[in-house]
Amino acid sequence: MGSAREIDTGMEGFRFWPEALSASGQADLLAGVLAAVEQAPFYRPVTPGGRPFSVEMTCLGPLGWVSDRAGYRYQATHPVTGAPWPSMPARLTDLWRDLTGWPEPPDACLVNLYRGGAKMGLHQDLDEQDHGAPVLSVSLGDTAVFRIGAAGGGPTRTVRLASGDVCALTGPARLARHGIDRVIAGSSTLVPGGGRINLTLRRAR
Ligand code: MD3
Ligand code: FE
Repeated sequence: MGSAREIDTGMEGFRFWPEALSASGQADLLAGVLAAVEQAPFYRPVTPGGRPFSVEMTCLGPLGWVSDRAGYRYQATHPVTGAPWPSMPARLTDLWRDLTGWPEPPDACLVNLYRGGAKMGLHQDLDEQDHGAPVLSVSLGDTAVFRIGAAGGGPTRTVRLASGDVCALTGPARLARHGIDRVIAGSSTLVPGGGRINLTLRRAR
Protein backbone atom coordinates (compact mmCIF):
# COMPACT_ATOMS: atom_id res chain seq x y z
CA MET A 1 0.00 0.00 0.00
CA GLY A 2 2.89 2.41 0.67
CA SER A 3 2.96 4.89 3.50
CA ALA A 4 0.66 7.80 4.14
CA ARG A 5 1.60 11.30 3.18
CA GLU A 6 0.76 13.90 5.85
CA ILE A 7 -0.76 16.86 4.03
CA ASP A 8 -0.08 20.21 5.69
CA THR A 9 -3.55 21.42 6.56
CA GLY A 10 -2.41 23.34 9.64
CA MET A 11 -3.71 20.47 11.79
CA GLU A 12 -2.54 16.96 12.54
CA GLY A 13 -4.26 13.87 11.32
CA PHE A 14 -5.07 14.25 7.62
CA ARG A 15 -3.41 11.14 6.16
CA PHE A 16 -3.37 10.79 2.40
CA TRP A 17 -2.55 7.77 0.22
CA PRO A 18 -2.49 8.97 -3.40
CA GLU A 19 -3.24 6.15 -5.86
CA ALA A 20 -3.79 3.67 -3.01
CA LEU A 21 -5.93 1.60 -5.40
CA SER A 22 -4.62 0.39 -8.75
CA ALA A 23 -6.77 0.73 -11.87
CA SER A 24 -8.00 -2.86 -11.47
CA GLY A 25 -8.51 -2.35 -7.72
CA GLN A 26 -10.68 0.70 -8.48
CA ALA A 27 -12.70 -1.20 -11.11
CA ASP A 28 -13.22 -4.19 -8.77
CA LEU A 29 -14.29 -1.97 -5.87
CA LEU A 30 -16.65 0.05 -8.05
CA ALA A 31 -18.21 -3.14 -9.46
CA GLY A 32 -18.83 -4.38 -5.91
CA VAL A 33 -20.36 -1.08 -4.84
CA LEU A 34 -22.59 -0.76 -7.93
CA ALA A 35 -23.80 -4.35 -7.47
CA ALA A 36 -24.63 -3.64 -3.81
CA VAL A 37 -26.49 -0.40 -4.52
CA GLU A 38 -28.83 -2.14 -6.97
CA GLN A 39 -30.73 -2.97 -3.76
CA ALA A 40 -30.32 0.58 -2.39
CA PRO A 41 -30.69 3.11 -5.22
CA PHE A 42 -29.10 6.56 -5.14
CA TYR A 43 -31.59 9.20 -4.06
CA ARG A 44 -31.36 12.92 -3.42
CA PRO A 45 -31.72 13.85 0.28
CA VAL A 46 -33.12 17.18 1.42
CA THR A 47 -31.78 19.37 4.21
CA PRO A 48 -33.90 19.85 7.34
CA GLY A 49 -34.88 23.17 5.69
CA GLY A 50 -36.17 21.27 2.64
CA ARG A 51 -33.40 22.13 0.14
CA PRO A 52 -32.34 19.22 -2.07
CA PHE A 53 -28.66 18.21 -1.98
CA SER A 54 -26.86 18.41 -5.32
CA VAL A 55 -25.13 15.15 -4.36
CA GLU A 56 -27.06 11.87 -4.67
CA MET A 57 -26.54 9.40 -1.84
CA THR A 58 -26.98 5.88 -0.62
CA CYS A 59 -25.27 3.82 2.08
CA LEU A 60 -23.85 0.38 2.82
CA GLY A 61 -23.43 -1.44 6.11
CA PRO A 62 -25.50 -1.79 9.30
CA LEU A 63 -26.19 1.94 9.48
CA GLY A 64 -26.61 4.72 6.95
CA TRP A 65 -26.66 8.49 7.26
CA VAL A 66 -29.84 10.23 6.13
CA SER A 67 -31.12 13.80 6.00
CA ASP A 68 -34.73 14.90 5.66
CA ARG A 69 -37.19 17.43 7.15
CA ALA A 70 -36.81 15.64 10.51
CA GLY A 71 -33.04 16.26 10.62
CA TYR A 72 -29.78 14.34 10.21
CA ARG A 73 -29.32 10.87 11.68
CA TYR A 74 -28.03 7.34 11.22
CA GLN A 75 -30.64 4.64 10.62
CA ALA A 76 -30.68 0.96 9.62
CA THR A 77 -32.94 1.31 6.55
CA HIS A 78 -32.99 3.08 3.18
CA PRO A 79 -35.37 6.08 3.41
CA VAL A 80 -37.04 5.37 0.04
CA THR A 81 -37.24 1.56 -0.11
CA GLY A 82 -37.44 0.91 3.64
CA ALA A 83 -35.06 -2.04 3.21
CA PRO A 84 -31.92 -2.61 5.30
CA TRP A 85 -28.77 -1.14 3.69
CA PRO A 86 -26.74 -3.71 1.68
CA SER A 87 -23.56 -4.97 3.33
CA MET A 88 -20.15 -3.44 2.62
CA PRO A 89 -17.87 -5.31 0.21
CA ALA A 90 -15.08 -7.12 2.13
CA ARG A 91 -12.41 -5.20 0.22
CA LEU A 92 -13.72 -2.01 1.83
CA THR A 93 -13.64 -3.32 5.39
CA ASP A 94 -10.17 -4.77 4.66
CA LEU A 95 -8.99 -1.33 3.55
CA TRP A 96 -10.34 0.20 6.80
CA ARG A 97 -8.51 -2.41 8.90
CA ASP A 98 -5.24 -2.10 6.98
CA LEU A 99 -5.12 1.70 6.79
CA THR A 100 -6.71 2.88 10.04
CA GLY A 101 -5.80 0.00 12.37
CA TRP A 102 -8.99 0.82 14.28
CA PRO A 103 -9.97 -2.14 16.52
CA GLU A 104 -13.61 -2.26 15.38
CA PRO A 105 -14.96 -2.53 11.83
CA PRO A 106 -16.84 0.37 10.25
CA ASP A 107 -20.61 0.24 10.84
CA ALA A 108 -21.54 2.74 8.09
CA CYS A 109 -20.37 3.57 4.58
CA LEU A 110 -21.81 6.66 2.90
CA VAL A 111 -21.81 6.53 -0.90
CA ASN A 112 -21.93 9.98 -2.51
CA LEU A 113 -22.51 10.41 -6.26
CA TYR A 114 -21.44 13.69 -7.89
CA ARG A 115 -22.86 14.40 -11.34
CA GLY A 116 -23.72 17.52 -13.30
CA GLY A 117 -22.10 20.21 -11.18
CA ALA A 118 -22.82 18.60 -7.80
CA LYS A 119 -20.76 19.89 -4.86
CA MET A 120 -20.82 19.81 -1.08
CA GLY A 121 -20.62 22.89 1.15
CA LEU A 122 -18.21 23.19 4.08
CA HIS A 123 -19.44 21.15 7.04
CA GLN A 124 -18.28 19.01 9.95
CA ASP A 125 -19.19 15.35 10.43
CA LEU A 126 -20.63 15.33 13.96
CA ASP A 127 -23.46 12.80 13.82
CA GLU A 128 -21.21 9.90 14.89
CA GLN A 129 -21.04 8.89 18.55
CA ASP A 130 -17.26 8.64 18.96
CA HIS A 131 -15.40 11.50 17.29
CA GLY A 132 -12.19 9.70 18.25
CA ALA A 133 -12.83 7.05 15.61
CA PRO A 134 -11.37 7.83 12.18
CA VAL A 135 -13.21 8.37 8.89
CA LEU A 136 -11.74 6.74 5.77
CA SER A 137 -12.54 8.21 2.33
CA VAL A 138 -12.10 6.47 -1.03
CA SER A 139 -12.47 8.49 -4.25
CA LEU A 140 -13.56 6.88 -7.55
CA GLY A 141 -14.06 8.55 -10.92
CA ASP A 142 -13.66 12.24 -11.70
CA THR A 143 -11.18 14.31 -9.67
CA ALA A 144 -12.64 16.51 -6.93
CA VAL A 145 -11.38 19.78 -5.50
CA PHE A 146 -11.65 19.04 -1.76
CA ARG A 147 -11.47 21.89 0.78
CA ILE A 148 -10.39 21.44 4.40
CA GLY A 149 -9.80 23.78 7.35
CA ALA A 150 -9.50 23.53 11.12
CA ALA A 151 -12.61 22.95 13.26
CA GLY A 152 -12.32 26.36 14.92
CA GLY A 153 -12.19 28.38 11.69
CA GLY A 154 -9.29 30.19 10.00
CA PRO A 155 -7.75 29.45 6.62
CA THR A 156 -8.73 26.52 4.44
CA ARG A 157 -6.75 24.80 1.70
CA THR A 158 -7.67 22.62 -1.22
CA VAL A 159 -6.45 19.13 -2.07
CA ARG A 160 -7.30 17.34 -5.33
CA LEU A 161 -8.80 13.91 -4.74
CA ALA A 162 -8.38 11.70 -7.80
CA SER A 163 -9.71 8.22 -8.57
CA GLY A 164 -8.03 5.63 -6.34
CA ASP A 165 -6.89 8.16 -3.73
CA VAL A 166 -7.68 7.29 -0.12
CA CYS A 167 -7.53 9.55 2.91
CA ALA A 168 -8.03 9.01 6.63
CA LEU A 169 -9.24 11.73 8.96
CA THR A 170 -7.89 11.10 12.43
CA GLY A 171 -7.15 13.19 15.52
CA PRO A 172 -7.84 16.93 15.13
CA ALA A 173 -8.53 16.52 11.39
CA ARG A 174 -11.51 14.30 12.26
CA LEU A 175 -13.41 17.42 13.31
CA ALA A 176 -12.19 19.57 10.41
CA ARG A 177 -14.54 21.65 8.29
CA HIS A 178 -14.49 20.20 4.80
CA GLY A 179 -16.39 20.12 1.53
CA ILE A 180 -16.18 19.60 -2.22
CA ASP A 181 -15.81 22.86 -4.19
CA ARG A 182 -16.26 21.18 -7.56
CA VAL A 183 -15.65 18.04 -9.58
CA ILE A 184 -13.66 18.14 -12.80
CA ALA A 185 -16.06 16.59 -15.34
CA GLY A 186 -14.47 14.16 -17.78
CA SER A 187 -11.23 13.73 -15.79
CA SER A 188 -11.91 9.95 -15.45
CA THR A 189 -13.88 7.35 -17.38
CA LEU A 190 -14.27 4.95 -14.44
CA VAL A 191 -17.87 5.65 -13.40
CA PRO A 192 -20.46 4.53 -15.97
CA GLY A 193 -22.38 7.63 -17.05
CA GLY A 194 -19.58 9.85 -15.72
CA GLY A 195 -19.03 11.67 -12.46
CA ARG A 196 -17.50 10.85 -9.12
CA ILE A 197 -18.34 8.41 -6.31
CA ASN A 198 -16.94 8.94 -2.83
CA LEU A 199 -17.11 6.26 -0.16
CA THR A 200 -16.69 7.23 3.50
CA LEU A 201 -16.31 4.48 6.09
CA ARG A 202 -17.17 5.41 9.65
CA ARG A 203 -18.07 4.29 13.15
CA ALA A 204 -21.54 5.75 13.63
CA ARG A 205 -22.19 4.12 17.04
C1 MD3 B 1 -12.74 15.48 6.92
N1 MD3 B 1 -17.69 13.61 1.72
O1 MD3 B 1 -19.56 12.32 3.16
S1 MD3 B 1 -14.53 12.91 1.50
C2 MD3 B 1 -19.07 13.34 3.67
O2 MD3 B 1 -15.93 13.70 -1.25
C3 MD3 B 1 -18.06 14.11 2.91
O3 MD3 B 1 -17.96 13.15 -0.82
C4 MD3 B 1 -16.80 14.33 0.84
O4 MD3 B 1 -17.63 15.11 3.37
C5 MD3 B 1 -16.89 13.67 -0.51
O5 MD3 B 1 -19.34 13.73 4.81
C6 MD3 B 1 -15.41 14.42 1.34
C7 MD3 B 1 -13.19 13.32 2.57
C8 MD3 B 1 -13.64 13.50 4.00
C9 MD3 B 1 -14.61 12.71 4.53
C10 MD3 B 1 -14.95 12.81 5.87
C11 MD3 B 1 -14.34 13.73 6.68
C12 MD3 B 1 -13.05 14.44 4.78
C13 MD3 B 1 -13.38 14.56 6.13
C14 MD3 B 1 -14.62 13.82 8.05
C15 MD3 B 1 -13.96 14.71 8.83
C16 MD3 B 1 -13.03 15.55 8.28
FE1 FE C 1 -18.16 15.20 5.51
